[in-house]
Amino acid sequence: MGRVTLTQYLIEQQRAGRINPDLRLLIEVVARAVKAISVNVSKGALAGVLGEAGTDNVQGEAQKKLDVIANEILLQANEWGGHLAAMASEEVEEVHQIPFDYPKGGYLLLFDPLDGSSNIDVNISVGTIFSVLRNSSGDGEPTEQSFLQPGREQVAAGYAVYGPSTLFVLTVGNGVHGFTLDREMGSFVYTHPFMTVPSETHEYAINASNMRHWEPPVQRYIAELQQGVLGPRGKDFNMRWVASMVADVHRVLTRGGIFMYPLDEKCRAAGGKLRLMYEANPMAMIIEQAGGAASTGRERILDVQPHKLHQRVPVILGSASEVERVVAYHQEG
Ligand code: AHM
Ligand code: MG
Repeated sequence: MGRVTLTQYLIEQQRAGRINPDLRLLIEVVARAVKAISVNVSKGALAGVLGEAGTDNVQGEAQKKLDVIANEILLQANEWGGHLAAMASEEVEEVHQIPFDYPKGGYLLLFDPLDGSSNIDVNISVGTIFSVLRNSSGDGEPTEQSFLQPGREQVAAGYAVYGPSTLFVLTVGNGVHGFTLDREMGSFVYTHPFMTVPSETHEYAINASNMRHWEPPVQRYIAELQQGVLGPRGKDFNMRWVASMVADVHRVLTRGGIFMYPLDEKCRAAGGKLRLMYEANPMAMIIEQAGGAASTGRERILDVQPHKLHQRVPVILGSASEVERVVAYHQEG
């Protein structure tokens, strides 16, 4: 059999009744935007896309040029197809409405256009994360409230990782599937069917510079891992921290482990570091679809009821038995 492309995969999903034509178009358009972002990321200094944009985003973070470029690419690609009711982005404070001259569809698209911004200028992997919800707020313009649905309501979620190769990882609720960008052909090729999080793990990912700010359950869990063969776990663990959530989660999805950005004293007031609607929720759906687990430490991420668009949340995800252990430590106090 020849190579299967993302387009062919999506048509087959449509024939099987798992997605409708609008959702298929939506995913195709996001994948097309991802190709354009990939071109810009890989050209780097040659295209003059590195460095600061000179502006701040809604969260008060300095925007990089590529944050702004990736955001524009995703917004423009998705405005005119008629599949969306509205969009929301990490880089835009308010809901992004579909211009009046275009038809509207039944879906809401949320994204972090360029995740791992601190890695852009040092040539380390970055990514794009997206989440798709149904618009259940009728014919009028969607409001922030229309987006505030728990992650379990997502109809699709995915990410792209711009690494040595560009990968597009997708779930429409039927497992997790990965596609590698063939740069010469310009198409995504189906290379990673039914990805699953290995249950046996020897790896963890956490920003250890925050150690003194962590809560006791996280202190305990990490201390036990660090004791290795001499500690209660009876085996050595390895640590990795890319500081691009996409790259860290992709590693967990590929070879197991746990990824944590837990609640700590530094981010307590904000509720966490990572954003619920377009970082934690899509990654949680992917990890659960791959047989893993995703929790805040106190609650399943996909059950968190959002109360604002740019809400932050603690994130603990990966191999189910490890996540369950961290949750149990939280319950024990
Ligand atoms: P960003 O969306 O502004 O790039 O921020 C999110 C990133 C995640 O990709 C990553 O896991 C985390 O922030 C890294 O944080 P830190 O710099 O504290 O290690
Ligand atoms: Mg991000």
